[in-house]
Amino acid sequence: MIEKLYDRILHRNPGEREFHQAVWEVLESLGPVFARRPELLDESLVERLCEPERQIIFRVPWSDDSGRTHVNRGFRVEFNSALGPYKGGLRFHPSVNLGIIKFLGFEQTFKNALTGMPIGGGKGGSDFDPKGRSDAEIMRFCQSFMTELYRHLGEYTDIPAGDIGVGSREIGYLFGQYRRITNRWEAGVLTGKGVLWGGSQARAEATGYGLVVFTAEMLKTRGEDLDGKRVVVSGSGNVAIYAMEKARQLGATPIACSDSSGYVVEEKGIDLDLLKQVKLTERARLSEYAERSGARFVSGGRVWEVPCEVALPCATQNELDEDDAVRLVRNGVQAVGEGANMPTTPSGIKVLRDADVLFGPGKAANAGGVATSALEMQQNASRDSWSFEHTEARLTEIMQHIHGLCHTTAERYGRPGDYVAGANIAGFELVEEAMVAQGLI
Ligand code: NDP
Ligand code: 2IT
Repeated sequence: MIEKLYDRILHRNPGEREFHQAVWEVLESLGPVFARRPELLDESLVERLCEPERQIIFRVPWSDDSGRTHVNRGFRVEFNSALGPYKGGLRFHPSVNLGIIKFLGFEQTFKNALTGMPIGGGKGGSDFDPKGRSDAEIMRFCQSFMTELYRHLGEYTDIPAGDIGVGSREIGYLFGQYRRITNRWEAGVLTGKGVLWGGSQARAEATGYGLVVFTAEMLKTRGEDLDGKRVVVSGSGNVAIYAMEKARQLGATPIACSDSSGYVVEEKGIDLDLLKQVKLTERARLSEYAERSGARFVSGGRVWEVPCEVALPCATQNELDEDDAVRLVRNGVQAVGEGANMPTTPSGIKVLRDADVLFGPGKAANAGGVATSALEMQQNASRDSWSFEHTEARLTEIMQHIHGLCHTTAERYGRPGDYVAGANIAGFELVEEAMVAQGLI
């Protein structure tokens, strides 16, 4: 039955490889749910869940500093609003296409449900490549992007945020253009804003911090903690940097991280102040960090070659494959927590599961970012702003709640310790209940 459903989805969405993968990963977990509640199949819930409520594709023309014009493609996929307005990030990366945005929006729907906050799922972005572009070019691109997107947004409709290639600089330019076009100071229309103008404390840190809290909770189920453990992280952007920071606060040593050109290893621990300076302030390459810190830079290699107890993929989809998983297991990895969305391939997950490695899937483990976005929306709605400590305490509680929910749901369905099943089933049950209650729409 599930295979047939999946086949239909494959044929309706040809060529969308990442979307197929994300759908299959969820469907595969739902067998025991349908066995107990076959009526869900009659209500075409899966078909409805896999069909975005709305898909917007638009032209984004802009001119570079030399006056040459460019045309990119913009996307916003409003996936599911059963639990709240569409919520999810924007990705600016040359690899972006509709299938990637759909996979991300689909994942986001379940992730957002797991947070327990009133947010539906959406995702957007563009195939624009920000690398090497000046501030002025980034601004013009963001203004052009928002000139179309604004009509689809609103604090009760759709609230974008950041993702790969979109951080506080881009959110600033997008917010400025939204405000200019609408003549409304509508803080709740974007999250990840600067704290001075409606942003939340701890939003920048939230995804990485939350990931490490989730990973620590997984370790706790085996009587372990992070103290003294070596942590290897992929990526060196927003999620990776703050994951390393929280890991260090909890007594672990982050010893390696990467970007798309290679990785650095530093057994004494990555110098996070220098890394922030190089990656976040100067927007330079990781090799530059290595030159200044004296760390070893491995050009083009796989960061998963570096032996560690905890591995945190924080870059992009399908970046940890079967061979990487085999290598990690051979080197004694105890826990893998996904900071990125769908970074581990299905065969990679199987290797980790067979070796009994703790595995936290992205839709649960990286939900701290969007959960703190929902906290930002709460602050905006009440025109309030909370302290860093208060916001971080809320984030920690939410991550512990998500961990508990995934853990108990997996047990309830006879899959103890299987966080993939736990996250998929718990997320599905929440969205499904709201959809059924609201009728056939
Ligand atoms: P950033 O743009 O800040 O950083 C991305 C990092 O990943 C960079 O180091 C980048 O290297 C690397 N990277 C990106 N694409 C590729 C690629 N195709 N191959 C190799 N390396 C790549 O993004 P974020 O840190 O915000 O996002 C990282 C991941 O976390 C994404 O999967 C995102 O979906 C996910 N995520 C983000 C959240 C957030 O709040 N920001 C929330 C939840 C999940 P380079 O600079 O060389 O391209
Ligand atoms: O993948 C994600 O959860 C994000 N990029 C964050 C989304 C958000 O709305 O904060």
